[in-house]
Amino acid sequence: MNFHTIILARRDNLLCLTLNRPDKLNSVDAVMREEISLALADASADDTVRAVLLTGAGRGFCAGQDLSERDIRADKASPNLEKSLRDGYNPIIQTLATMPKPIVCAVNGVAAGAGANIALACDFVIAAHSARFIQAFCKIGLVPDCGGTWFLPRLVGLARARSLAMLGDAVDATTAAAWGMIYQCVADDELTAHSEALAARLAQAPTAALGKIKNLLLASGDHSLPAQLALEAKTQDEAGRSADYAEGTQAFLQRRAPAFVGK
Ligand code: T3D
Repeated sequence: MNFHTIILARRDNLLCLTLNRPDKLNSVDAVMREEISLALADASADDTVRAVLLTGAGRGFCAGQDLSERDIRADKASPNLEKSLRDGYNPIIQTLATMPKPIVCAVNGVAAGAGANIALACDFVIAAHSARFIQAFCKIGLVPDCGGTWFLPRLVGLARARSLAMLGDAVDATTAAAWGMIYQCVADDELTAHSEALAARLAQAPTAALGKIKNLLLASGDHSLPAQLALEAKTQDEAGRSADYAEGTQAFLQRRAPAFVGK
């Protein structure tokens, strides 16, 4: 399929997805929303894709919803934002958070509104030193969406989540890393190599086990300790029947590097 607003590139088992409307800081219009959804659904279903790297073209990562599609005048009906989120953005966030394979997000510049929260839904967020995260919603009279009110308190605690969501100020990448909002902040000229190396490493890892780890960590937020212990035991039993567990133990016993197949 030909995409107009994103670029897909395959490097062995790694899929690189680049948001590509650089003139508009990769803000998300209806076409891009559809294309991201399609690309992620394909990546999710394709066993040969064992890791995804998400980034943006140009000087921004993603400035959230394309506001030129929301040019509300007094004589026009208000847009149906519930529908836009329910049918457009929420499936993207859900897929990023639950896809049973690792996703690295390389934040190359400003990440605002939905763009910030798309990044936070990924498993590893690595930001360039010059990048900024902005919960821009309150600046235009909206509330954080795309999981912002779910991810932020879990990542940075309520006090910081409140300040981010209710003030809408920019947080620089160094602070975001210090607060635990993102995984790492690296020098601008190291972002591409660093995040590609991490994503390539993850693409060689035991994919099915990593998918199960994602699921366990996600479930832990709603579970008691006994419930989580039970889920770990059940999941470990499944992992213990995998080809990668057999390979991992054999490789250890034979003192060689494992060659995981992702299953
Ligand atoms: O609507 C729904 O479906 C509900 C879902 C909502 C989710 C949301 O994401 S709501 C939040 C939307 N995003 C924003 O409010 C952020 C708007 N952008 C900004 O505040 C600033 O652009 C930034 C802080 C991100 C960056 O500032 P700066 O000074 O580095 O760049 P700039 O000059 O403002 O932007 C550069 C260009 O990108 C400019 O275009 P031009 O004038 O050169 O042709 C600007 O208009 C365009 N741009 C930036 N953000 C958006 C955008 N165009 C459309 N929509 C945008 N969100």
